[in-house]
Amino acid sequence: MPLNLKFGALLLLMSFGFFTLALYGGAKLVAPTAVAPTPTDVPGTPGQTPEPGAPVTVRIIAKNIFFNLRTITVPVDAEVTVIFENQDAGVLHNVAFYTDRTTRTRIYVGEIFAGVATREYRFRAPSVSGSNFFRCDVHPDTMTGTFVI
Ligand SMILES: [Cu+2]
Repeated sequence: MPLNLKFGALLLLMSFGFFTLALYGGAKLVAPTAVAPTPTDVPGTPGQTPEPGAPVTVRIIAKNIFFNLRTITVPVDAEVTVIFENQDAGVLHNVAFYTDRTTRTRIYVGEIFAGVATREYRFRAPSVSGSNFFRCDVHPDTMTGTFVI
């Protein structure tokens, strides 16, 4: 009898452990899909599945008065580092993030500077997921994109 009891307790413990692991693993799997990252649009973060609030680095290039990205995707509340390469010699560019195309509400407006040069912008991503807007303030007609949280 005592042996049976011991075995039963062990089995209970093991199944509990497995269940906890399954739950935890499931939660970890669900979180990144909810953010819906598009890895091709977030260079510099290969293989990462960033979680809300986690730091993220985005690399964006301006060349021939165009951005190399149409979409920038970051997690909710992320500490965002934008490495912005202005490859147009003598041309002013920046990257400015707004809630929408009207640009009435700014999220972060990066410094305008002439190429060829690189600047790092740092800011915190919005705490609400959704589709926002980015552009170069100097070339608002051609240099635009979607800023997805
Ligand atoms: Cu520009």
